Amino acid sequence: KKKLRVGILFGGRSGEHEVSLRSARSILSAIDRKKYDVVELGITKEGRWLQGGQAQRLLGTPVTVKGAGAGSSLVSAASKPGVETGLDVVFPVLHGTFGEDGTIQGLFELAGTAYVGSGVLGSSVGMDKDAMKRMFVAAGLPVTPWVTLLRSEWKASPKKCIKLIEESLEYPLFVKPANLGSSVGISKVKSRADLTAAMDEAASFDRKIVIEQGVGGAGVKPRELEVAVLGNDAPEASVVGEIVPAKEFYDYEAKYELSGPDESVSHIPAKLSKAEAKRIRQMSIDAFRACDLAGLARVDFLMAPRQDGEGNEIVLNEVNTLPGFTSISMYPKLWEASGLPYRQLIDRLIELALERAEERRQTRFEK
Ligand code: G1L
Repeated sequence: KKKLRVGILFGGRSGEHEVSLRSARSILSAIDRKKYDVVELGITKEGRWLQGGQAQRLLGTPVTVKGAGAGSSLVSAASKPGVETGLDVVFPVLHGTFGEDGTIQGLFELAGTAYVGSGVLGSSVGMDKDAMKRMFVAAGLPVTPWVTLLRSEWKASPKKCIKLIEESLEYPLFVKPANLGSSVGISKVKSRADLTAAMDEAASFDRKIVIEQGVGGAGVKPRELEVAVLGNDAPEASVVGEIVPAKEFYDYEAKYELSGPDESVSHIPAKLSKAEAKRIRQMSIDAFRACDLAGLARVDFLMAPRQDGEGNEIVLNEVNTLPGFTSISMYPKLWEASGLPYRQLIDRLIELALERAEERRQTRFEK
């Protein structure tokens, strides 16, 4: 039987290079070499492709570019879908811009190569906190109240923006760039005194700024719950886990487990009532569907005692289409605790990628 050729694509922008390498190393050391021929693939920090000579010919301009070989493998991959890459399936182990925002997924679509994880739409929705919340709301899922403002609106009239924010939301607030790829520029704002600095900071990282009302109100630290979802059209949810961060809010370091086990602690399964756990697992599947995700996603929740009465308020915080993926990261640990070990999780992700590619072949593109 012919082995499947599996590409592991890693690298990317310098700031997140190490995060990518960690997950890639974990996958490379666990993947079953009896079943797969593994091909390691790096990517440039810019993620750009060139094809000057042929593009010029297409335009009817005289060809002036030398070294016409540059980028040719990418172009030929796109021109003969499924043939030129020589890969049966690719793992995109890439962070943020060009990795998890739909860009590289679009390249795989063009190349006709099966790939692990969400498609173009799901990946880009998963990167934009504003788009994500709209999807949640449209699906009737609970989110914390929020306001989205453009950098241009903030720059033009900070006073109006502050008025709008304070009319719609109550402190404490979290101010974030809508783009979740960078995990930077996020501030907790306890009063108006801190709002301007937080807005300026977030506005430096994205043209869209998301201002969220803190869950549970002032002085409340909501619980952070996470579910690992796996599947395509009929996704399944793992047990619920809980992160107890050492720092005040789950920052970039903690998010990708860069800081060592002494910083944040995880509880699997999280201590919850049966009804709460059931509801959270169902919500994670609903969120996965609402954002049109595929393959895998970690779905994150916030939970706090209701301000006006009984029980707990549970809201969706975000989905992460390419979560931390070392063997000790939350996503694999949640599946391990649900009866699916890391190596078999990798097998399942490959299966799902192939199933999705096969499903797509059933779509007609012409009448
Ligand atoms: F193996 C998967 F499912 F394809 C996969 C690939 C990459 C899961 C998770 C990730 N994660 C990353 O690439 C990242 C941790 C560098 C963040 Cl985007």
